[in-house]
Parts: sequence; structure tokens; C-alpha cells
Amino acid sequence: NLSLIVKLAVPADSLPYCPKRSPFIGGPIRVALPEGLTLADISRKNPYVSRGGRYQPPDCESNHKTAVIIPHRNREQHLKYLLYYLHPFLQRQQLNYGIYIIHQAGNNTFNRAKLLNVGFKEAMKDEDWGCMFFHDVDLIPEDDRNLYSCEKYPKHASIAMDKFGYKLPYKSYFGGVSALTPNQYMKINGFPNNYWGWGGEDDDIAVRVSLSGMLISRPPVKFGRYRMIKHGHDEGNEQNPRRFNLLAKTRRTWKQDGMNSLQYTLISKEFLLLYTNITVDIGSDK
Ligand code: UDH
Ligand code: NGS
Repeated sequence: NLSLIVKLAVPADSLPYCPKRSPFIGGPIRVALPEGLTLADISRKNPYVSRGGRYQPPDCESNHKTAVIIPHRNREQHLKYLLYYLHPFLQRQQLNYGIYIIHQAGNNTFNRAKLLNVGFKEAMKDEDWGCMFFHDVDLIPEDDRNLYSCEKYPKHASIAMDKFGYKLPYKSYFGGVSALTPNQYMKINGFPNNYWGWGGEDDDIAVRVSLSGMLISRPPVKFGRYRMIKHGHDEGNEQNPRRFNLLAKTRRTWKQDGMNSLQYTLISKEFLLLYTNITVDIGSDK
């Protein structure tokens, strides 16, 4: 029976590619911060998200495979707001995506860039991601035309934050939300591991991009808008007094310090309903 043979030759899971531009993209998003939000509410609103915070469009094959890596400690409320907005945002873009929370265990000084290195390494063990988005927990995108896919060069996405009057605070600013392909990431030897406390690590990354001979891609300024959830100073993330000295040496250190020198102890990796939760001991400054 020929028709049976033909049917078997086409696997049931083969779908056509999604369109170049998702029909679900709607433009500006009004970001409110509803009270009393729970993770269970967010799960209920996102029935197609599977274990570990993974999603792929049900009726077409996505053109992009994006991991979102979020450094975290003691910001549970911010995380809820971000997940509440980010899951539907990424689904409207018809992405194949996964969300990773990289939780720094213990009370030692916070180290954002090292957590992001851990996130990269652990996420790549799960899946052959084509694009990594490094995302502060307190930044909510305000326009879904800000595409969470990668570009020819490392991308700085949060170029218009409300707290900076919706413009860059300075030309080489690379903080908040950025995106690199695994190739771009390895080309800069990942991020620095030795910035403990607040400040400078994002500038170091921008220097690495430039020293590797790459430029910075940016979305149109109308799309790269973010609302930052206001917060005070975190305990354990005091301004790093060494940041200026470190930055002055990046040119000499970047090839030795980064992905090729990363050391950490994985404490747990849990595939929760809305995200993969990675808890890690990254050591301390001493
Ligand atoms: N982060 C945590 N927990 C911490 C510290 C940082 O989760 O204790 C993560 C979180 O994803 C955050 C990111 O690291 O978005 C960057 O840290 P940050 O939010 O402290 O940096 P930002 O520049 O704030 O946004 C600076 C301090 C704000 C004090 C302003 C008082 N008006
Ligand atoms: C620069 C910091 C960056 C920081 C940026 C915005 O001065 O790490 O300000 O800070 N660089 C150094 O300290 C060397 S903010 O206004 O968000 O507090 O991201």
C-alpha cells in the first residue's frame, strides 16, 4: 500500500518553519506590576510551557533557539514579574526557548558575570542553543518587536531603559540585557570571573567584544525599551572598589580569565514548571 509508505516517510513531528516575522507580535507593551502574583497563576496562563521553562511553537518549527540566562539571589518578587511578562513575550515571537535562573548559593559577595558564565555552560549541556540572552531580573521589555534572537555581532538589547530616560547612559554601555551566539561568546572567552560586587563587569564585556574585533549590534531605539523594577541596594552586592583597576587590565587578562578558567560547584539543577533552577557555589573573592 503506497499511501501508507508515503505517510511513514514523513515523520509526524515535522512542521513547516515559522514565518520570518511572527504574526503574534503586537508592538508596545504596557507594563504594570500586579500585586499578589503567584507562580501558579503564571503557570496557568502559560499552559504550553513545559518542564524547565521550555517552549516551542505548537504548529511551526521555530527559526531561533534561545536560552535566557538570569543571574539571581534574593529577588523572588522581581523574578515573578519578569516571568509573568517574559513567557508570553517569547511565545509571541515564536521562539524555541528555555529560561534559566542561576542562583548564587550562600552569602558571599555577588558576582553577576561569573553566574552568567555558569549559566552558559550549564544551558549548553542541555541543548544546542543558537542564542544566549543574559538578562537582569529587574528589567521588563516594553515592546515585543525587540527580538530575542541573535545578530551578526554581540547584541546589547536594553538600550532604552526608563531609569536612563529611555536612552543609553553612555555610548559603550552593555549592561542589563545582552545576547551572544555561542560562537561570539567563546570568541570573547565568555565573561570575567573576577568582578565581585557591583559595577564594571558589563564594561569589561564590552571591552572584550571590541578586543575580539567585533562591533555591538543594537535593536532600533523604539524597540529596545525596558522598565526597571525599582529597588534599593542589595546586601552582598556592594560597589566593587577594585572595578576600575580590573577594567584597566582587561586587555592583558581577558584571554586568561573567562570560560577557560571557570570553576564552580553545581549544587542543584531543577526542572521547575516555569524555569530551570540552577543553584551554584561560585566561591568567594578570597
Ligand atoms: N542580582 C540579584 N541579587 C542581588 C544582586 C544582583 O539577583 O543581590 C542580579 C539581578 O538579576 C540584578 C542583576 O544582578 O538585576 C544586576 O544587579 P543590580 O540590579 O543590583 O544592578 P543595578 O545596576 O542596580 O540594576 C544598582 C543598585 C541599585 C541601587 C539604587 C538605589 N536607588
Ligand atoms: C557604570 C558602571 C556600570 C553600570 C553603569 C550603570 O559606571 O557597571 O554605570 O549603572 N561601570 C563602572 O562602575 C566601572 S547604574 O546607573 O545602573 O547604577 O552598569
